[in-house]
Amino acid sequence: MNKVYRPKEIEPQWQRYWRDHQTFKVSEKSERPKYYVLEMFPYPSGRIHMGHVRVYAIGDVIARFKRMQGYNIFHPMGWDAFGLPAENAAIQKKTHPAVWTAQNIDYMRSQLQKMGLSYDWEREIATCRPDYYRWNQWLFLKMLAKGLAYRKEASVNWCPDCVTVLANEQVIDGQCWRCDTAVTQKTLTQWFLRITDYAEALLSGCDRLTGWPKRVLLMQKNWIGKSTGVEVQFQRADGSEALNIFTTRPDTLYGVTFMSIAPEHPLLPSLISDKPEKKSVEAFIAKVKAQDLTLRTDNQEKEGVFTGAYTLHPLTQEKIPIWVANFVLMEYGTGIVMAVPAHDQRDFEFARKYQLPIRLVIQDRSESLSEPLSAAYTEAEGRLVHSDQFTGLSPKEAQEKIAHFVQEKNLGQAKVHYRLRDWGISRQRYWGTPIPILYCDHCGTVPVPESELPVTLPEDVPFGGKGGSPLAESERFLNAVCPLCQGPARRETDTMDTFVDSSWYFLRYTSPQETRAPIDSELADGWTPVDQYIGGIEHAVLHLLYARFFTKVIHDLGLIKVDEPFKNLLTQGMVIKDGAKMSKSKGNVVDPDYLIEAYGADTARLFSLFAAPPEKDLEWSDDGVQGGYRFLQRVWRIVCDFSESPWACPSSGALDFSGASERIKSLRRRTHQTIQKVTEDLERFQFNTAIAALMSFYNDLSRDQALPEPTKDEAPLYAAAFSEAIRHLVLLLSPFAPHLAEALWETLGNAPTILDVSWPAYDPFLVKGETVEVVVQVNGKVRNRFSAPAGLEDDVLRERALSDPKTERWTAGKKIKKVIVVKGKLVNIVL
Ligand code: ANZ
Ligand code: ZN
Repeated sequence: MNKVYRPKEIEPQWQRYWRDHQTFKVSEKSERPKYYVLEMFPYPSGRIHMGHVRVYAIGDVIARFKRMQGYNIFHPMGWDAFGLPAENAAIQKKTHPAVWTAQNIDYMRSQLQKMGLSYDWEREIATCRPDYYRWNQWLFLKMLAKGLAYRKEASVNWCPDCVTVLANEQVIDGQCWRCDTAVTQKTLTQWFLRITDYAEALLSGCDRLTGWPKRVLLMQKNWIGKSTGVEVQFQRADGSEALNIFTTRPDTLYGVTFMSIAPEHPLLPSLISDKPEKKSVEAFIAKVKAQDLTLRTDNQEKEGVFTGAYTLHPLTQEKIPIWVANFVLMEYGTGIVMAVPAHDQRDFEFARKYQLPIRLVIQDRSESLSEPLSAAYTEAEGRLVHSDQFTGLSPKEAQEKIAHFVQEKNLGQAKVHYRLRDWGISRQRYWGTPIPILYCDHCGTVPVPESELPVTLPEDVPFGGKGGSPLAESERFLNAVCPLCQGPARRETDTMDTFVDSSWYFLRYTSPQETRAPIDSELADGWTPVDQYIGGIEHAVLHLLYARFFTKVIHDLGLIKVDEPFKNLLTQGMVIKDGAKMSKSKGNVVDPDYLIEAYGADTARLFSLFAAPPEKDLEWSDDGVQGGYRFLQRVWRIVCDFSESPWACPSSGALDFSGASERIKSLRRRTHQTIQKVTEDLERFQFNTAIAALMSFYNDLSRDQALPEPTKDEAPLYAAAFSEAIRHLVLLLSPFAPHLAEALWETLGNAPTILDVSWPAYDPFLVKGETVEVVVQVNGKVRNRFSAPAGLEDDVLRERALSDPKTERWTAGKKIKKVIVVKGKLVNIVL
């Protein structure tokens, strides 16, 4: 055996072995319990980066570990293949997005294969292929039929640089999530998915996701943003249509001093039509429209203008001025707010700025609040003042009583509102799923019949980068026949948000060739839910919420049994270098190709798992990589040396170690302690400490080797104990460094593959290590002492005590009445 560790030789060799023997082929016929492990699939940008190495190494270790533990593993991989970069590449490099994407997929697949990842590549999917995206279209039509897809004109987030619409989830601090350009607003007719219908289900479902990080669940809950309150009617002072407001604080109703209405509110034009303020209001509306939606909710300067119109307070009939305000959103509640400056900070700032009255209606406990206030008193503690018959109540009581009163007088009703908005999926893009809709002058909006799916992307589209929907420039695509009247019709030219693609791909893996439906329900039911999902925290709301939504919809369509896709979720940290996230723009990327070329895939895997716990950021370190490489070299050497030494022996099975020397006992103790540690760490995904335990185990073994040769008497037990240690070193290391482990496993005289070996179990007695002295009393007198491993069961101790020859001397021929065992200490025999 070659004593020099040569990853470049062994890695391709074992990858070939796994491929030729279909080692990772998924089987539906296994008796073993299923385990679905999945990493978020990559966008085929061209090359994998260290973040990919990290997440796929994590998934692979889990897959291999669970497999050795006896599970039937489902571990697929595919490509999130639609998206903007392909189109940008088409504009810049004049290659078609399909060609560019296919090339990238081929290259990245070869990179992943070089990492030795245990995927069944026959399950591979790419979302840009018509056999995948036709089912996006199919699902869209099903949703349309159920009223879950609809078209409306809406003010949307618009990225002028990407020339496309962005979902709220894709706007981060007022900027485009892709290119960081400031987002503006635009009014467009768009297709929406009614995710809000599932707001309550998505919210309550969070409580069942006990295998998800708390942080992610909290982010989802906040995003859904449920609030319970009351809608109250305010009559217009001029007797025309009433205005509805939504408030979560009906207890402050007597503190209303003005109203705030959203600039986009459809009733606003009627409020100002005959007012001298019309001009200034219109100027203000125009100004707000240029700002983006998300910024308006954040800490922006509060601004507004008076409309000239008034409402009447529903309980006091007082005249209340109506203002337009930039912080009131059309999309939330009713788009109109009853302003209570004394108890709402935004209203307070607004009132201060425009010198509107501030009326205190809740007095804090110590009655220390006095006007003028220096800030809004927003607590719901204390008691009501200046509130007619509700005066003196606590805010909590008043919330209920006033809500009740308002409902009784028919002035309002209880309402639940969600911050979650419907999901706008129309994108003015080429490289996405065409929305399967036709527009006919006679018949209006007509869904493409199911039998005509997929609506495929045309090839003859110019990529000028001028914006607008590229599909509109293909005559062949645009012009179609209306399936209802056979007259001419135009196709919808927008494509779907690519987040649609990733919302159900984990189901498609279970039956990627299925041609009659998006999935084969029986197969999908057999594998779902995903037992362990792994991916970046940046998807905490976007992808993970959409995937839950789609799963619920597909469940309600009767296609799958589960209604939550991911049982357990692990969110891994970023890979950083010199304190910043590795990224091309920062110029601090380390190319995995280089790493694999220089050190091998096993080192790349080991380093990315060893350098930090999975949820934490991983700081790149050259020393760390070299340390990992040296460790693997040493393991290689010790195993090779050992296999040629006289100590190599196949099994430690039937030997009796009770009389073994301390050196041998300690060897065995270390072996079993390491099995326990690595197993427990792997169960908790503490890969870094598991690897650390293996490193320290290696150190103990090499220290032992430096000791004098064992004596002749010791030799057989020593050989058995050291063989046991070496064998387990290789087994325990195998999920992390699978190529090296397979090669060494063979070196030790075993047939491949190591993956077919059961994950080792440890002997709890050996782990405990220490021995204790047990005292044996006969009729209250100490008659014997013996030493035993700590932690023995009472029964075992009792048997030992009774069968010991020294005890038997005292008990022989007598009748034993009772035996009392004091755990790990004393056996009292009563005759
Ligand atoms: C009066 C009031 C008094 C309010 C008070 C709060 C405190 P959450 O809890 O987040 O759901 N609001 C309602 N619709 C709005 C809109 N379209 N744009 C901006 N703000 C809006 O927030 C509910 C509260 O947000 C509502 O309760 C309303 O202000 C405001 F001491 O009504 B409140
Ligand atoms: Zn028609």
